[in-house]
Amino acid sequence: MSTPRYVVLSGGVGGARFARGLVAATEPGQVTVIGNTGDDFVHLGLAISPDLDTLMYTLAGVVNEETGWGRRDETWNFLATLRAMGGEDWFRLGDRDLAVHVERTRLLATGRPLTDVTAELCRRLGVTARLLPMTDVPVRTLVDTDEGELAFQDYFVRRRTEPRVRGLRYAGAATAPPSGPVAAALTDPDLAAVFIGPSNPWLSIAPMLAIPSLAAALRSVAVPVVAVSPIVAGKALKGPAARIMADLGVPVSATGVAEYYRGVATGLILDQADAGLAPAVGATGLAAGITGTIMTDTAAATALARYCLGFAASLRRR
Ligand code: FO1
Repeated sequence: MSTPRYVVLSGGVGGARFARGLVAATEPGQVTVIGNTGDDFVHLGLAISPDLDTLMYTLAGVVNEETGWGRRDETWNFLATLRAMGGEDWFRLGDRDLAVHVERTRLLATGRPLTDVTAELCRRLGVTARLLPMTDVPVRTLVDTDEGELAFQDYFVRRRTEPRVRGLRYAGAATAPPSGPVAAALTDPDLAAVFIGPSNPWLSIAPMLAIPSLAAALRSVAVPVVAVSPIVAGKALKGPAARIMADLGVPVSATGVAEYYRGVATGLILDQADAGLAPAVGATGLAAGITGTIMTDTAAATALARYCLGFAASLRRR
């Protein structure tokens, strides 16, 4: 029998922790992670891919567990020196992290696509799971706010999510050509399930769904697509998900997430705290699974991944 394969769609912290759990719960070679690049930007002349790096560092075991992004055992000499010189210091680049941006920028300048460069960086950091950017062309998440349209990192980091969000757009997504490796992962005959990590649907998953070839591939997979709710008891575990949902007038609950994923996902995993929402989620047409979704450590993430694997298998048998 062939080895089942799994695809994870992921933004930063929550999705990365889920991916780490799924890698721990499976055998080498079974997991392909597709990472959001809508948050990518050029800063200080460097190509920065925050979600790919959060995934890479988390899978390599070198992430800063407190922030969820950046590297552990980081030093800040570069940033302190830049600040002392009056440079732009609102986006905190640590010394170790900086080396990765410099190397990514150099490799991209040789003409290699982001998919190859990401694979190369992963290889050098010892990441065994396959990590694919959602596309090789720039897609940029732009946030329409009461202060005008802001680039994602301007809204998220520089303005600390303070402006009120009126809408979002994903510039470049509609014309982004299909990525060969992403298409291959989603049409793999051994694909057994697709998981959507507990990432912010609007900020991290929507940029992927805005790429026509990726959305079409996802909608035509013949296997379960199981999302993990990033909203637990009306709160986002990390980041501004709940705030953005409220600003956009979407119910801040797992039910709001289920509504959003209708037509894409076949199942939604709810935290035990939201067990009472299972009937409402079921009414959206998604099968509801209930378990602990708070990934305090790798053991908790692995337990969540095991539950998701079992839940997906039960949907396949239906
Ligand atoms: N997030 C912050 O809130 N403040 C920062 O200074 C910051 C720096 C940073 C540097 C490298 C990196 O890969 C990520 C970084 N992030 C920072 C996180 C990141 O911008 C966001 O978490 C993601 O874009 C959202 O998924």
